[in-house]
Amino acid sequence: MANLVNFEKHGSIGLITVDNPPVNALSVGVPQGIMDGVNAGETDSGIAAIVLRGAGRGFIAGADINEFLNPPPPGSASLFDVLNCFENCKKPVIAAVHGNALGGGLETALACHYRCGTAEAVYGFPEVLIGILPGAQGTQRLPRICGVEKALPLMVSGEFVPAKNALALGIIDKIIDGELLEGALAFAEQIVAERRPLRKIRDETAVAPAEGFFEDFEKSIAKRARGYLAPYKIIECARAAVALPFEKGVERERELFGDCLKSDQSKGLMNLFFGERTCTKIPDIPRDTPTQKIASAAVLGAGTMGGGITMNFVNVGIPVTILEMSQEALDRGLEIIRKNYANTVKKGRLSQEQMDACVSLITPTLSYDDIANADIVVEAVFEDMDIKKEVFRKLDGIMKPAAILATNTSTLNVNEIANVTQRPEMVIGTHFFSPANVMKLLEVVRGERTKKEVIATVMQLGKTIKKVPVLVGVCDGFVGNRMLARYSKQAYQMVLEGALPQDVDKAVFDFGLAMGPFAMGDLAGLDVGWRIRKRRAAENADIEDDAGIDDQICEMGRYGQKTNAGWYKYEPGSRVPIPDPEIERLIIEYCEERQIRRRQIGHQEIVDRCIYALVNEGAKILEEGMALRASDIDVIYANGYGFPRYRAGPMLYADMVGLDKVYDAIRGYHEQYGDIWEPAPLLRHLAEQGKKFSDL
Ligand code: HSC
Ligand code: NAD
Repeated sequence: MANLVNFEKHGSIGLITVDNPPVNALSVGVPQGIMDGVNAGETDSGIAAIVLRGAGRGFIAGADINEFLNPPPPGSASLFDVLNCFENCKKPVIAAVHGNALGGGLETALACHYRCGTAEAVYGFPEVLIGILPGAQGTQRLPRICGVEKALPLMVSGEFVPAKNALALGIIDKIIDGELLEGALAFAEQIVAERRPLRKIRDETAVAPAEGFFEDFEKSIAKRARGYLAPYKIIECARAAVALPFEKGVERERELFGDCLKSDQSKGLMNLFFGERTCTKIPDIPRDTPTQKIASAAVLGAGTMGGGITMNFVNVGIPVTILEMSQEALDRGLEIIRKNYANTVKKGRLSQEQMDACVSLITPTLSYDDIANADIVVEAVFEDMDIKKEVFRKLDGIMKPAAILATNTSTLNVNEIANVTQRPEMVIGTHFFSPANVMKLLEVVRGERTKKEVIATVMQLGKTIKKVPVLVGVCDGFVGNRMLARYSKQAYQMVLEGALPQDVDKAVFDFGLAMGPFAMGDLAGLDVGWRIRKRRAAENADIEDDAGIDDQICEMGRYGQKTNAGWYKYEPGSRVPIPDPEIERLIIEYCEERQIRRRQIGHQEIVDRCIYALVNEGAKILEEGMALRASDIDVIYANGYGFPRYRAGPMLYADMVGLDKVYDAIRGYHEQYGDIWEPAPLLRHLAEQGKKFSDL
């Protein structure tokens, strides 16, 4: 037996231990190892029952996802063989779970005759999150255990079920208090002593749901599952579980699993799964780089971002001292934080006690003396270089030497900020996204002098505060916003050429983004960019002062949702954008005045130009080393910009379209529109060599 799985005897109980770190995935060799263990137990007359457990941090986290992307050569034993082997075993097989029993891991447990686990164990079918479905009979067994009405939401959300709930649902038979092995062996002995039957879930019937259940369920997920394939395939499996005998249901499940597995969506989601883990690995900063303990934080500025950043820290128990310029600004900021928490309490996602605990960790102050001992300070004051420099000089003067000095700037040069201090090696960018307490993305900006230990600490801190941290370099807009500028420019350009904002937004929305660029502008506030453009124009005489349509919209007092009008109009209190004939008129007049001949622009052209603009800039960013890998860019877009997760991100999307095609299109745009479409040399190079970004 391979040492991925071990078998040993504990009195009359045979113990199979899966030992495939880090998560005991069911990689090649593991199924065979488990079957060898069952065989050893079954043929040994001194063994009365078999217990299956995982070594290390958990039971079994599922199939090895790598093997879906790069299938191993056929021939080795599969998970299906294991399931049959358990069910045909003449002696009781009992799963003993700690940590996670997920996906194929839970399916393995469900094919055992009995299941027990620790009070901390969690159970779930997260396959949907990687674009597939529980394809080893899970969709047929779970509804037979807890009824399809309870099983379906679990499979479609991928939610992790804590032990107590799993017991209530019948997923497990017993919670073991105390040491798992001892408890599981005793449970196995009890099953033998009581001569309990060898329960086979396959022989049971899935209780039919109430009439209309499937239709209502489908409606209930319509918004969240828009564009996704797997949730709907799971619904089909659940229908099969109630309509068909087990074997037929399993056949249907296999077919639907195949549909998911061969789709681009599962490839996108699986790549993103690995991308979100790879992004914390930095080639020149090894895993064992020492990190600093962050036990306290300070936040400067209690505005839109400062408030959200503060919530991130206190949510995980890190106390924050928040500093403002005036008592009034401080009170206003804290009031917004309280309101945000109160809303979450109202929605039932947080208890009043949890809210009180979080708020009690915030100490407001107007004095720098009160923050001097914080382990990290995150500056989120106005976006103005002079102000930032002044603030960093002050921080340099008062913060303890080991403190990390972070700036949340979105456009300013982190090196320039760092260089006003005597300790630029301690300065780093932490670019949060708005709303900072909600958005998962954190761009960690590496300054040219930032110390490795500081980077390692902030990357780790990002994970602690439940963000997805991605390391980026210092450049205008860093990675996400720098690419977004190209995308927005195309969107605007197409409005000048003939499309209307709603046409562009619809094409992009149908492609899968959470919203189109114009709706997004209205949400973020059009005045922000307008003020920046005006400031830049005032500072720089070279910038032509022909106000664009976006400027004219702002001059009309239309700043977006906050004024109930922007590119769209809004009913008071509503966030639903309504196309506005006034804007259409404005666009047409604008074009007429400049003798721009408008034309019909199709959806595909809109999507291509918006997305390829991201891709081309992404390629330049990669070439300059501002992002470490293409998958990091995808992680940024999936977590910060509402890019559809099932496409992973713009770079993998381009890989899937084929870089030769993308490059040809960009070359064509370059000829037609000029330098803005200058193809990235890296893109050209890869396209000519028939390679992909993911080959880099
Ligand atoms: C499945 O099970 C399909 C079944 O229905 C069977 C279908 C039948 C097939 C039929 C074929 C014809 N595989 O997240 P972490 C790695 S699908 C490979 O940082 P945590 C991960 O990449 C699977 N690798 O740790 C990372 O590697 P690194 C269903 C996996 O403590 C390391 O482990 N199961 C892996 O924060 C640590 O991961 C899931 O989707 C896997 N399954 O969280 C579970 N799982 O160190 C996915 C992890 O090199 N996993 N790795 O970066 C998770 O949700 C989380 O990893 C855990 C641990 C909650 C397990
Ligand atoms: P904001 O205007 O809402 O808040 C800034 C706060 O800083 C104000 O409350 C102000 O009173 C306070 N402040 C100003 N100078 C100060 C000083 N010297 N000391 C202490 N407090 C001071 O601005 P915001 O939107 O929260 O942006 C803050 C920073 O975050 C900026 O650098 C911005 O570019 C960046 N950022 C903003 C967003 C966004 O979407 N709003 C996204 C990412 C990054």
